[in-house]
Amino acid sequence: MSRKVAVVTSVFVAVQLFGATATNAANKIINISGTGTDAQYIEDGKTKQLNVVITVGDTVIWRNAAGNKNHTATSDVKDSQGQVLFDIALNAGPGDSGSKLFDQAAYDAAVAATHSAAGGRVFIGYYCAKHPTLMGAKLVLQPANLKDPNEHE
Ligand SMILES: [Cu+2]
Repeated sequence: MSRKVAVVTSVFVAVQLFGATATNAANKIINISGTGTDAQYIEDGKTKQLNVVITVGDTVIWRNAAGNKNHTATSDVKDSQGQVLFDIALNAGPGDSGSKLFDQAAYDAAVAATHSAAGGRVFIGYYCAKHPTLMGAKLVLQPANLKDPNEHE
């Protein structure tokens, strides 16, 4: 292979890798189901409330699926400024939604707020500020290099 071809090929591979990184960011939808004390935060496509694994760069969308009451998705930990990591208002609807991008800054804030080890997975709890007995399972926020290669998006 000539040097010129090798350089062109390297640039092409780099562009492909960059493009793949940019498009791997996923949206994860979590529905608030139920109309009373049975309400739960359930990942779209699942049948029960489970931890939701997300990778840095992903966006979580909470959706008031039942829609009979106003709800929130409010983190149960606060950052170094005393602010909750997220506080998503979900009005009665149904279908009202709100989202949070878990970028690197959000990951760093979550590591600090939960006193987790930097570079590892961070477990973030959340609940409904209007109905404190309505608690989500954990968000499991993982750096991209810890992503499970078997996970299907
Ligand atoms: Cu609520």
